[in-house]
Amino acid sequence: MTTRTPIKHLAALDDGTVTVSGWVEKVRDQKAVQFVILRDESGSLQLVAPRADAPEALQESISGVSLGSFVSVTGQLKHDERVKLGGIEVKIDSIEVITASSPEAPIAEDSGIDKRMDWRFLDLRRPEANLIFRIQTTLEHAWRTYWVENDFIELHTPKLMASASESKAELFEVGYFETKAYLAQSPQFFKQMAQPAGFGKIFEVGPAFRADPSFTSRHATEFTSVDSEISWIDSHEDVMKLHEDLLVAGFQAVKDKHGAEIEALFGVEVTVPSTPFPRIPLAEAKRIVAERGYEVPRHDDDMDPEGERQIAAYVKEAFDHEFVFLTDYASSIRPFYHMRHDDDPGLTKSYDLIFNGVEISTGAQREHRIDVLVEQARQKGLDPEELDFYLDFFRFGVPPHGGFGMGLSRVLMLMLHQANIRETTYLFRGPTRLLP
Ligand code: AMO
Repeated sequence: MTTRTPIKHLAALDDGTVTVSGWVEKVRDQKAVQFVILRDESGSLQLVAPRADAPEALQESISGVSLGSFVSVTGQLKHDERVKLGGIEVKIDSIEVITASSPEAPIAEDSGIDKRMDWRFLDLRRPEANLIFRIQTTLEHAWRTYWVENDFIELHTPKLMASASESKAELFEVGYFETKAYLAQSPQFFKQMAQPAGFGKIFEVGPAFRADPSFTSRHATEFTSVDSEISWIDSHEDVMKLHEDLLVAGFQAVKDKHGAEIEALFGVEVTVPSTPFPRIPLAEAKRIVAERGYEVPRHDDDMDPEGERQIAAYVKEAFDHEFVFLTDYASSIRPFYHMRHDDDPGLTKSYDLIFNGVEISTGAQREHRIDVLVEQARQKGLDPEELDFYLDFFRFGVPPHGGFGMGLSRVLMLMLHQANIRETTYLFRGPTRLLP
């Protein structure tokens, strides 16, 4: 392997010979000196070649290198406070172009988002994009650490299924030998299966698919779903407690590791949320929103996007909090597997979690009593026979349980105040995007 020093490690070295490798971000061919800005995965660096010392051939290689090319440079590291870029520079002894870039870059700083997605591998060279995926790594690592330290079991459930898991709308059908299969919309059924399996507490981070034809800033046809499910809960309150502890652990880790850089690149201060997060029953949330002058449309028992923004604004003003659990959704708009309140079967023991005005998650206590579950499926117009494999999970003993599913890219989008889920998804998939 080439012995190169990542750019961010240079500052700690003494002046002397170093080799650095990365891509060429800028070349400034001046009369007396040539400057190159080199970037690698860890940072950027100014390279210099004073014409007085540099051999002709070296000067030509520098002025001939196309922007974007990957190069290796050996030269003399020098600490110099006057250099704006990190107080160091490297005087070039030799430059080797490893792979030259085509000279016409297909995207520029002002390219629109679709164009940038066409050339995502070049778009990802931006330091902001690089930071997003380092933050994602830290966030997932912190969550995983929390789960592992608290004795959760990690699952990888199948993404090829014989039936829908959420709704028959938004379902991708694929040919499957003599028959057909569906892409999993959620690990819902199989994460619940871990409860009669006696696993107690589980988690999964994996793909989920929705044949959603809409072009919004928050929907994708494939997304990474973060799921957790636990046994022996008394109500959805226990799920919310897990959920908020997990988010605190993740946000604390991100703030500790990347807080300063997030502020510098995105102008955003990461706030570690205080617990408990505010909890507001949906009916009350609608009243609050109406008092603020916005009536959630009547046909919509759910909160609509404007309602979500309004309730978030209220929570920010009243509690100085970025998160809010909206609880107790009507049974009519929740899946059959949500447990209903004993004293009010019109309401479910469920919640949506809103972060900075957008839904990032749904959670609930699940109905584990087989007779009630079958009845609820029937009421929703589902054929219990088609769901028999799932209903079997509840016929041989099962503890009370509940959990949640949360969209990873949505959390990042809202944490970093990004306008679009495409920015926080490595490779976005939408109704008209299957490439690259
Ligand atoms: P739900 O359908 O609300 O619940 O999805 C949970 C979370 O997943 C994310 N999400 C999406 N992200 C991007 N694009 C999409 N098309 C998309 N659809 C959903 C959102 C959403 O809040 N099985 C239940 C969860 C549970 O009860 O455990 C479920 O899937 O962040």
